[in-house]
Amino acid sequence: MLATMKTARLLFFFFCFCLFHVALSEDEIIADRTCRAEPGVESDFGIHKEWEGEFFPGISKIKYEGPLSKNPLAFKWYNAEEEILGKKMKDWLRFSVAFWHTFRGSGADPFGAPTKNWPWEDGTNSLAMALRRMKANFEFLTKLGVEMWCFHDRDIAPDGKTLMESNANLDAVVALAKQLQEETGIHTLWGTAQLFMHPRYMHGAATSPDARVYAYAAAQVKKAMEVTHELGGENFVFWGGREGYQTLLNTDLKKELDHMAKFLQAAVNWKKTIGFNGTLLIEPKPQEPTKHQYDWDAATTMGFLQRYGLAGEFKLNIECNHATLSGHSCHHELEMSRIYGMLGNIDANTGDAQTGWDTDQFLTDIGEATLVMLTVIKNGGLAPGGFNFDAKLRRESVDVEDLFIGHISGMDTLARGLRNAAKLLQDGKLSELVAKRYETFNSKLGALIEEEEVSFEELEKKAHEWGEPPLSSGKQELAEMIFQSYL
Ligand SMILES: [Mn+2]
Repeated sequence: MLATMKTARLLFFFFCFCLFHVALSEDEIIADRTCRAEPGVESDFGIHKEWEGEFFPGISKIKYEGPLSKNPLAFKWYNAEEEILGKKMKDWLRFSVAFWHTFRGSGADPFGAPTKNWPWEDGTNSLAMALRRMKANFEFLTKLGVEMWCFHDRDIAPDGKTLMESNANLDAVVALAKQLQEETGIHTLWGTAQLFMHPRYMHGAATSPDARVYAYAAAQVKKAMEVTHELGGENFVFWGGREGYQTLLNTDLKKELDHMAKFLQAAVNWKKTIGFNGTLLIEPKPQEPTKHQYDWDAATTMGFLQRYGLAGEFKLNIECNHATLSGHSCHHELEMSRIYGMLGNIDANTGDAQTGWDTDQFLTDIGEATLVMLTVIKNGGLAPGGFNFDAKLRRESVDVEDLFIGHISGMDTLARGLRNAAKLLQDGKLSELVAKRYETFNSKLGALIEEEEVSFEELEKKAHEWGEPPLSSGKQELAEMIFQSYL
């Protein structure tokens, strides 16, 4: 009874929501597009009309206009062909648009209904809608001047009633995407399997206690890897959204970690079987949606890969907002990955200092972007990885142009970070400061410590000989002053 009342209230809310939008709209045919259904459910309002003309009329190709421009639809700092430290900006930055946020982000949150009413949407999660949406994606990429995109299998194509039907849906959308890639020269940075939204994955995918779910997840990754290969993808990502636990009281921790390693090993084997040469990437995140996610942070993930003999087969995809959730800075996670040769890709976004969850915002902090680019330059770039905009508009941003403005702002912020970081490294003052802190290791004994083995007995002898070491300044304030002077 209670359930029936709840359903009736929800239906009433949904009805009001639709009416509200129809009443506000000037476009007579918009009613069939504004009342959207939950993913996977066909809406009664859905009327498939072939889309004619442009998806983004009135927005032309975004151009570089320089720092003095006040045009929100122009780049002020990102000049794709300009060379910085001997490499084009577009090659340092290798930007990619995330299909899921940009084309499937509805603005819904746990407290409220979707807010986005993109004109090309018809309110359904049909295959026809998926194909139309893919065309919008390529027009968006072309106009934005971004040459790569990333996707989840279930975001680009609807779930079918069976695995076979889901695979057929995916094949249909991938065929269109491949054709659009050939027409535009745009290509796939990476693909991934969505193993967290469907109820079957509520206990995890590779770490589910149910072997049938483990098998289903494997089948889904197998197919997602095949279509990523088909699209010429340069990488394949694993984000274990539900690979963790809610309580250790019902969890066999060792079994789950062992299963996850077996799953990843099978993925490595399949990659080799199909001749896919892309990099396999793991994306750490400490929690959300699970209380504890196994890929907590870069160090934990690298330790896990090392323990199970998988370190040579994977690199990391570092997401800035995940870094801060794990109690680190993005710079820390990037540097940890870089020093061990494991930095593969960056999910370019940022969180909010006042919220404790993953807000996936476009990066706008120039200081943070400069730190990120310091690591990227030291890494010699990210290729075959790149900067994927795992960032979404705020719920309240509902204009089509906001999609462009968000990305332009994120691209300009990183471009500015690149310019700053290049000057900072060329100037060399900060590197000098760091080198000076460690200069005693350039002594005969220092070199022996680093390169040979020096016993405690020998070190003890030296300690007596040298006496109390003098205190030397860490120069943190000077380091900060130097850094700030480049922003
Ligand atoms: Mn995130």
